[in-house]
Amino acid sequence: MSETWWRGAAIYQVYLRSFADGNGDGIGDLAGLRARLPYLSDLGVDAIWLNPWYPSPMADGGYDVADYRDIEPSFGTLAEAEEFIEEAHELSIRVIIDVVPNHSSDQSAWFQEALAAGPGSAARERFWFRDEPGDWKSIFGGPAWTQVPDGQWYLHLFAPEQPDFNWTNPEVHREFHDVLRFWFDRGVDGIRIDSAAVLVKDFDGGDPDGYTDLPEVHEVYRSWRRLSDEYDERLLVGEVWFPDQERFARYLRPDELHTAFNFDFLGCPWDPAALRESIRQTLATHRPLGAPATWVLSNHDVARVVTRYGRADTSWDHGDRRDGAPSDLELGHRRARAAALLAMALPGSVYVYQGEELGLTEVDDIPDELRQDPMWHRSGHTVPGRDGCRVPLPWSGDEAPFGFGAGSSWLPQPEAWKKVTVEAQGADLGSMLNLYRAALRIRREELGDGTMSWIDVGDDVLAFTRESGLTCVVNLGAGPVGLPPHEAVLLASGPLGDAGELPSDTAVWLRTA
Ligand code: ISL
Ligand code: CA
Repeated sequence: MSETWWRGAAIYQVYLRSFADGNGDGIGDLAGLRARLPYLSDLGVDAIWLNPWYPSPMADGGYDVADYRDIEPSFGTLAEAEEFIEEAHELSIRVIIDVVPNHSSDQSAWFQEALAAGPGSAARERFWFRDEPGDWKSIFGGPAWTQVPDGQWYLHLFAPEQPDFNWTNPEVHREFHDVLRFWFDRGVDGIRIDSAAVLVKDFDGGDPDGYTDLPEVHEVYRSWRRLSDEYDERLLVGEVWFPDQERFARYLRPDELHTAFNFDFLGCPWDPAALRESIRQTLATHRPLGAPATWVLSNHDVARVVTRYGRADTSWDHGDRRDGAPSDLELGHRRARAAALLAMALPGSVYVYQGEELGLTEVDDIPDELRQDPMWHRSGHTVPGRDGCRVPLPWSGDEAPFGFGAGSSWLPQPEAWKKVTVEAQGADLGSMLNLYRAALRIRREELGDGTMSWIDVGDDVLAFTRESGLTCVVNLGAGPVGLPPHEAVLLASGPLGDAGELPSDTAVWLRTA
């Protein structure tokens, strides 16, 4: 198997709207991102994954795509996107974009054509139109069927503004082949496939979950793999969100996707046995397939990792914050720092969601009228939704928008973020940012994909050695533990004890050979 760039890559997720605003309209854009490329290069990442950048009414942060072959005007132009790809490549940073094959925007040319053409038309066959609604529920809440003025109903697994494509229609297959080529031809290095497991629907089986992982979906990815294989080293990474490892593994068969997000850490408690088992199982799933494992501590859909690790329930959910599950943020920070060293030391590739390297916390107090996430709206305001992890980044200065742009920011930033700007953290050797920088530098030199062997330092401690002789030790117990024999301490997530012992909730990278 050839060593391809993604096997051991550190991939930085850019949520473009919230990264950096180049023209002062309060919305992050390509100009802002291009100006900050040196930051990402210094941080030491190998690739950037951008959430959808296409023209979109933004009913779901761009996951409602109106045109798969252009750029959202508030983000920039297609020409700028091409320049951005070139500039990233000059810095040896690869570019992964998001493709959304399950649904388009209701403003897409195809859906508008379907509405105009009426019942029975070929244009309607590209979506799921029916005379009667089914009983499936939308993943964002409420029914999954919405009626149009002529009386028919259409399916949307997500928001009503996101009609689902009909993947039994060959035209849909051809369209996405063409979209993949469009971007590969423009130098894009990889595709993140949104909601990858739910494309194919079975309405007749009576299963309320008759859209998850149906066999035909694998044919889609086999054909995408054949297409990507015509190009040089293009990555297909799937968003395949379900806990069943056996079914997950099917997407990683040698003729399907190269990798898929492993979301296991998002649900895993901060507990040594659970984490050890999660790692063991993940590697056991990937190894036989020759696919690199991936490690994810956060993304744009889940509560910020610092906030999660400060709660009794560490799961990814945003939902319980309003019901008074307070987060001990100091504890959360300590654990998030340790978790970062753990994730970055493991074999495979690692994803870093923008702001994770700054230790940003979930923003709980966004005024209701400013919340945009359809999850918030569709749930009848029973869950706060995902806006709290999407607040624009603080770069510099003492006042909002903290260098995000010259104007405002589309979601308000907490006042306290003046202490965690890139500028402030750059000057602080002990900051989260400098921990990530140091870890990514060491990782690039000697970690990445490969093997690891566990070493036994006691039940409450995770410890393993990589082939370079680097040993990662994470203390998940309540009290300090002694370190295994070593030549040097390369990096620690927090201060060690006076006698060199490893305190609770702390991780360390040791040189052991
Ligand atoms: O966001 C979730 C939980 O907080 C998931 O249920 C999520 O909706 C699911 O994993 C699919 O996510 C992807 O597709 C959605 C989009 O809203 C998400 O942002 C995206 O990551 C629809 O395109
Ligand atoms: Ca802007």
